[in-house]
Amino acid sequence: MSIEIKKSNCHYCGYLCGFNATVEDGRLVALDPDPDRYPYDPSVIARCRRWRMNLTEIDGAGRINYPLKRVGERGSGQFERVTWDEALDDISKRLLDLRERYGGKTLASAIGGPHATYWPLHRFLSLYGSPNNMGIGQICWNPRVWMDAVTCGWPTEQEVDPNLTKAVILWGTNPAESDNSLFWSVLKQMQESGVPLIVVDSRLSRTARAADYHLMPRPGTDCYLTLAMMNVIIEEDLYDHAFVKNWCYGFDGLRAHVAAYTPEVAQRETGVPADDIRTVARVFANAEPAVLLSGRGVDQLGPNTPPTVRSFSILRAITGNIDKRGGCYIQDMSDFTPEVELEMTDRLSEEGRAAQLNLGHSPLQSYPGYDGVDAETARLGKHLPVRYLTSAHPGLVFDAMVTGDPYPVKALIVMAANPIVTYANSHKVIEGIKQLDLMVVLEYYMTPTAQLADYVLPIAGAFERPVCQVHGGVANFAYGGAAAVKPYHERKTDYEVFYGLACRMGQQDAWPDATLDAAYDRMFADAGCTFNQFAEAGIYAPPVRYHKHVDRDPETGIGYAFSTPTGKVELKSTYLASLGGQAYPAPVDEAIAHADVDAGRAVLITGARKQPYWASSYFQNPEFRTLHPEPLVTINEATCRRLGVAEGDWVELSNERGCVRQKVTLGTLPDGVISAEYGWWYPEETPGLPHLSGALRCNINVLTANDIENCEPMIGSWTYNGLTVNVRRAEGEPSPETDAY
Ligand SMILES: Nc1nc2c(c(=O)[nH]1)N[C@H]1C(S)=C(S)[C@@H](COP(=O)(O)OP(=O)(O)OC[C@H]3O[C@@H](n4cnc5c(=O)[nH]c(N)nc54)[C@H](O)[C@@H]3O)O[C@H]1N2
Ligand SMILES: Nc1nc2c(c(=O)[nH]1)N[C@H]1C(S)=C(S)[C@@H](COP(=O)(O)OP(=O)(O)OC[C@H]3O[C@@H](n4cnc5c(=O)[nH]c(N)nc54)[C@H](O)[C@@H]3O)O[C@H]1N2
Ligand code: SF4
Ligand SMILES: [Mo]
Repeated sequence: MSIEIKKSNCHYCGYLCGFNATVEDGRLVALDPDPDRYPYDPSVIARCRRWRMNLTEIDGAGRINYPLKRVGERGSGQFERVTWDEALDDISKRLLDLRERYGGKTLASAIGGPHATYWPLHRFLSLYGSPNNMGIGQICWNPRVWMDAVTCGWPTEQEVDPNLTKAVILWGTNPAESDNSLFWSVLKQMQESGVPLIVVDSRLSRTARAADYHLMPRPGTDCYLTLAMMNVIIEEDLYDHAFVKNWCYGFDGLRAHVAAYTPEVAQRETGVPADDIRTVARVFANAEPAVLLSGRGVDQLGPNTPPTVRSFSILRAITGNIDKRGGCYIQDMSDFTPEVELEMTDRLSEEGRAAQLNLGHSPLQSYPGYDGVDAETARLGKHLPVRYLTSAHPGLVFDAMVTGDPYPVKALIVMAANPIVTYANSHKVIEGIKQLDLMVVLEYYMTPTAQLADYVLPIAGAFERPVCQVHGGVANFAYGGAAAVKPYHERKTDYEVFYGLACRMGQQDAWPDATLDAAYDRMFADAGCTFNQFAEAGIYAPPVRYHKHVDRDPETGIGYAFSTPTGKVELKSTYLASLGGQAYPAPVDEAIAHADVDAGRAVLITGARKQPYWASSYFQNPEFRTLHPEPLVTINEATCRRLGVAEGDWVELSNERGCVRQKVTLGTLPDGVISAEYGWWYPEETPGLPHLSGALRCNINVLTANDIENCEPMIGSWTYNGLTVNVRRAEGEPSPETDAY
């Protein structure tokens, strides 16, 4: 018997904690937290419920171990085992045929959250000729990256420095539930030493409960709050005069723009007392330095997302917190090969570019929109990743599948995503999938989405493959590590799947490496190390440079930061205005939802994170299901009374798209606002249509929508927070018999 200890990483959340893995004859048998590798901390391990799951799930009952091919009708849930060669030969042949008939644009892809390495998929699409990669970027990550890019010239990284930072605002984010890392404990320690914690959240979240100040705006009204804070900071002369004078563009216009948005106006629109707005604005402006961090709460407000998120860049700027230690820094391009090169979007044909399903709808999130920003960042040798930031709009892609308009989308590759549960409008997603000629899903489990595939390909997970998290390649920062064991059964890495297809489809010149290890070696060569050297340390993070905006390149005389058209932080955005967008951020009233409780209508927020689950994942874990057995909708007591429901009741939540059931729990939210969990399905239940393992019974995305006409006009953000829904008491318990498809 051989026993080895291997350094490897957990991948049950984005932290990729390092473990010493005991491997017996190629099988993972024990895990010990590795104190020598980032981001080790005993409290992280103590708090985390997931890491032990690696030991069972690596060969868990529900894992997919062999390539599976559909037999019978789509949706029958019937699959047979095939060899990799059979699967890849057939998929590549069908993809080539479809391209012949409809052009490369007929292939779309769907990705999920940041739990996988997506550039191999994107490289494959670039060479195949498809611009139609889609994901959830428009409501996760992209708003922040885009708004920072147009305002400051490049994404900023908010940096809480326990020794320097004097105040922290968390806006629409709930790290007490969503962030397993050290971050939340650090914040609490800082709070004990007197650093005020301000939370802006439409619920009394776990994070908000710990706050020194909690502002609870009605969903979607946040932009009124940000503008009122600017109003106070400018009126009371609390802004950073030197930074504003030397490094900001458009301050006088901003002053005029925010004059109307007084705290009293904001109180009327948001429900937050004017005095609280004043207090928080003063605390933030007087703290030097201060951090303002935002999350999904504000990324998912549809038309109100970009103005709100851009306000954050402006608030940081006028308080002098940009490119300052303890506030935020302007990230650097990576030393290792950045995502933008790995994905090879420069190989996409003109014809492919011109066919993207967002053109004419989201001028910023598109190839031309990207090019305009890139023209500025290129002066400093920086390039944002293209694929995420130009990704096609899921509303348009699923419409094209259903209607064939503007052209047929006949093939879909789903990688590390479960769109039937996590994308907007589950029924539309299913209708689209039903029209496909070919759907391939790369998965660990037979998710509701995988149940509708033509092929389900078994993917190697944590400890079976190397991992490397690089933040989309917008920063000089990577963490991760090596595999501990060879993939079990016949699983392969996502990379190897695309490599296998590429080799069968004439893309060999773009794929010099047969394995992900080799590809990572090549990627780190630019940084002067091998992947194994990186993996030993678990992190690549050269020291951060601050205050770059005052530096000049000695040869060219070009400043390092703020690669905007004016070379300054653009409080007034020349670029957004040139695309027909808002020069100064302003709330979009038509997109703010209103409740009518007595008529049974509430304002719904969805998706607030919960432990121990992650999106639609880990519902197969019996221990987790005992801890958290039911999908919960949180409502305040007074609203419950008016709706005629009580704690513990099952309620029906419905709108024109459908109806789902969740169980009432009491909490603190504004009157008429309710918060429903997302991600629910029941892996133990019957797969295939119509039940799809219960995916339509409690999954809140049955009610959400992303029709392009209701999305934000620059990026295409849709609304997961702030929808109106009907609420009423349900008869009995939900069961498979109540499934509605
Ligand atoms: N209503 C509502 N909807 C939301 C949100 C919300 O707040 N409200 N949040 C949105 C956000 S921010 C996100 S990020 C998405 C998350 O949405 P998804 O990413 O679609 O959901 P997950 O359940 O995290 O993961 C999907 C699948 O990926 C598989 N998987 C994990 N790692 C890998 C891998 O390395 N390779 C492969 N091939 N498969 C892998 C898992 O088995 C899982 O089934 O949901 C979005 N949807
Ligand atoms: N346990 C767990 N952790 C996760 C995930 C998970 O699924 N489960 N998902 C991961 C992923 S993909 C992501 S993107 C991150 C997201 O992590 P976070 O950004 O922390 O996202 P949420 O937990 O959804 O927190 C959003 C908060 O915004 C509030 N909110 C809703 N609407 C509004 C509004 O209109 N205004 C304001 N001000 N607040 C509002 C909600 O009440 C909620 O508390 O978490 C990651 N971590
Ligand atoms: S914090 Fe995340 S990466 Fe670390 S052990 Fe827990 S689930 Fe795994
Ligand atoms: Mo996300």
